[in-house]
Amino acid sequence: GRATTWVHAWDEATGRDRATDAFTASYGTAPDGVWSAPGRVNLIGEHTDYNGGLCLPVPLAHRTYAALRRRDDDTARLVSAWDPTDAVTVELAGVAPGTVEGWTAYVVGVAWALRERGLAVPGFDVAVDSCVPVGSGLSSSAALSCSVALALDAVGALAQDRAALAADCVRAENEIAGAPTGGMDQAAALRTVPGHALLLDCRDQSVRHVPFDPASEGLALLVIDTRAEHALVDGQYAARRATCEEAAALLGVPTLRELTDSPARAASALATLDDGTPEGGVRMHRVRHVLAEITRVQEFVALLDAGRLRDVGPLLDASHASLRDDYEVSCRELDVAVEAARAAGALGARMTGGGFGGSAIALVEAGSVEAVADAVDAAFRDAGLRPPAFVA
Ligand code: GAF
Repeated sequence: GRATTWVHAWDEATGRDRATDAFTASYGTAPDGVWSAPGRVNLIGEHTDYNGGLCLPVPLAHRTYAALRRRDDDTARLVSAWDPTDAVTVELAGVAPGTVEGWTAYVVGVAWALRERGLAVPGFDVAVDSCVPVGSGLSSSAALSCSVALALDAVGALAQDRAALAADCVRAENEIAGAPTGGMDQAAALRTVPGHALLLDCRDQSVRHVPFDPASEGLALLVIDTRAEHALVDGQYAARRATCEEAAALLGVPTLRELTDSPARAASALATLDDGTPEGGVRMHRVRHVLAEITRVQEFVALLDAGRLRDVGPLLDASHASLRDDYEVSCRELDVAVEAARAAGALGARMTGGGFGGSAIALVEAGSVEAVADAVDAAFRDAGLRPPAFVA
């Protein structure tokens, strides 16, 4: 068969050197330092964050590196190693919603959000480089904004804690980049620790670090980038969020999370939404996913706490089915990936991240990583899909 494609993480020295070299090549001087933040996969708890729910991301070894130097004026200059000729200059005082586009919005948006809180952010030159695959649902955007947030916090001596910086990065993404995302990715980039999953409670942004070490149980987490490109992604994401907010308003609760207090309350909410109209039916299905998914996070964490990682497979499978059938955010490539992984012996598999393309995860025996990857690759070929990549 064809050889599978693996996207490996850089070691930290490589990332720092690459960002430093890009900085020096563009600006002819050394940066004040290099700061970094990781991409993530979410183990379970999808499309729950903007509903005040629970999610459980783990950091990738893949990180974005920002080499940055403070300036004495109000200008920001930006360059990325993947497009080194395209340096961008932005006057920070002019940054506001609708003024910046593309990846630069994730950089200057952070400076804007910090300033909105009254913090004295200096002008800066920055060069970024990354081994987080872009556009793969692995949170390359948050890795970028969060690496810059750490850099600005340091050079501006702002002394902000990571929860506050994560909130600034969410504002940057929502208001300057224009993506109505929920906050999981920024928390994953700033608040995770190696060897642990981050149990994030999006009601109050509280976290618990839950030990997660598949290798110690003879297992591995295979990350499959389907490389599927889908149109209308932003519109679909925003539509899902709007439907959830509409349902919460109809039910008179601030967020759908409130409905998870008891199974009876959840059941009666679903019955109320399902009013016999097509729109009511859609709302019921969307909310049913969110409520069940929050419960699955609790069950998943209970299994981790009990040292029973081997038993989480059915929860992964149920999450995927719910995202595919009730929330309708999967796609053919994601379905092919999880089905092929399971058929090749994965204990469980699911799409991860927002959906409509992007990546899937599969929990596999450590000794069968290559075999499962080969099987997924072959299934893509048989389905006439372009080859996936494996992120390790
Ligand atoms: C994307 C968003 F950015 C997150 O906030 C989250 O909603 C996720 O999709 C779905 O769980 O990654």
